[in-house]
Amino acid sequence: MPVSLAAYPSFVAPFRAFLDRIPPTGRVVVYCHFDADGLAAGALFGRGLPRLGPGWQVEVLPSGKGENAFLTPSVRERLLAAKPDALIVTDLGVHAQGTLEADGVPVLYVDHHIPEGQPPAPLATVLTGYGLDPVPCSAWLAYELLAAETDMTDLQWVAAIGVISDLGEKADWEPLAQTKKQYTAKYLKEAVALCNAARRAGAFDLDRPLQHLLHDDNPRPLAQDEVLASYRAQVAAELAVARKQPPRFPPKDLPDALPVALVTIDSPAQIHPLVAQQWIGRLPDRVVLCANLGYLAPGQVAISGRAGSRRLHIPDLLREAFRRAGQAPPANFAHGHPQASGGHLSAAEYEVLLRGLGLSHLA
Ligand SMILES: [Mn+2]
Repeated sequence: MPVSLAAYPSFVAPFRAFLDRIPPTGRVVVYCHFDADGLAAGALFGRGLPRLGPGWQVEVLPSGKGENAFLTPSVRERLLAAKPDALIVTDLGVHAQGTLEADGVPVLYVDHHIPEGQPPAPLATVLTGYGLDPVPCSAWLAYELLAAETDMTDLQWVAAIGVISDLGEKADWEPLAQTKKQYTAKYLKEAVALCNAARRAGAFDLDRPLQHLLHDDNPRPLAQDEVLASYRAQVAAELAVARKQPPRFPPKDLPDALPVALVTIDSPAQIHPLVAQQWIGRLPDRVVLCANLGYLAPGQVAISGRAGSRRLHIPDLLREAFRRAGQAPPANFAHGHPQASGGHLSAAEYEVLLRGLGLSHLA
């Protein structure tokens, strides 16, 4: 059954209460995840909020490589430098640590990942799709929150880019079928692919897709952007190399081994999630981890885990590995979804993880 905001009336009043805290000529900063869903959610707030508060100045800031909204100290500095009277954090999780609450800024979280605690009251408002059925993605929620306040129908295509990216072309979002018809499914799909190519490519150029999402009146200019197409070609070339790396396993005779496989790559592109994903069909009973040694600064390892079975829980498995190695996992590690998790580790922490997984013979 297709679903609209009618399914979550309890979100409307807290959203309104957050808006009521913004002064008439206030500055609103929207801090969004850098993927297609996050950029689309950010752009929806970037375009929708001025319709609600014509005096508001709204700035959309995508997250950086390897950045955690709650635990990376430079994030707070960057957000404060934008002098927000109110902050929206979207598609970046929800964490007890909070973001700018201690600085006196009201913060609205619009998200769908597993929440990790409640950010500090009374300045935090949390609207999460996690636990709903179906779980709406961030762009879907952003759209429905704004559409409860004002006409957003001309921006359904922006929301559709987030929905298709996170939930697929057959997602249960009510306006999706009509939006595909109106704007052509082909252009929407292409726009999704190019938004994601922008954050995957070594150039990490988020501004280009964001400007399209903030200013265009249909998905076609984004879908036909040649610079974005060149990013996609770079990512495809990197992926073709990485796909040839074979997965490796704990030794067969290891007692009580965790159900894991590891693929190691060295690429500037954010392809580690794709590489992990490609193996889960062939390794349905294992958590597949892809470790990318070339994505972050030297000495940092980006790790993506994917699992094909709901019986596998990646955050639990990763935490268990650290426990077996006798160390606590870094705070920033193993968040996300039961079947999609990972994070960033120092070289030393990576060795600890390999040891806990019974993979130290690969270090
Ligand atoms: Mn998302």
